[in-house]
Amino acid sequence: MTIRMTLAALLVLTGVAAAAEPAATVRELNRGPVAGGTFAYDLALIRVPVGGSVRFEPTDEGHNVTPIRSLWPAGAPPLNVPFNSEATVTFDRPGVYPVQCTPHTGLGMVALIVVGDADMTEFSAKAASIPGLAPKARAKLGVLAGAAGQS
Ligand SMILES: [Cu+2]
Repeated sequence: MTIRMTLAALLVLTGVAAAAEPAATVRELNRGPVAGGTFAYDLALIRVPVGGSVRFEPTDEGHNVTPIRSLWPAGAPPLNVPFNSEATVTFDRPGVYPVQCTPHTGLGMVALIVVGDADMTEFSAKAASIPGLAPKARAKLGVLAGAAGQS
């Protein structure tokens, strides 16, 4: 009994600590983590609990973070990390949040933030069929969504 109570207390304390610090950091890079890769976010697939935060770090200059509006969760507040700026963004609603670097979307500089339990199948179908998405961005989102659906 004593042990159970101690574990419960530890879990509560861990939860408080996790909420206070970003769950993940996303670096904005001119050269991606893959050999020969170009402009990329690293991490590109981020999972956070509801209420979790993501820190965006302008490691290299010339990048920003904006929503891919055609795939953004309905009613969710927009996100805007200006060029060369550091920001920590908190996600209060479950869902799949695809972001892009405005000048480099066509090069596939996109990332996927999955908040809480999200329906990856629905997102994947939408991402595959939505018009007007650059081919490299669509392909990258497909890979990220597939990875998220398996983890
Ligand atoms: Cu960029």
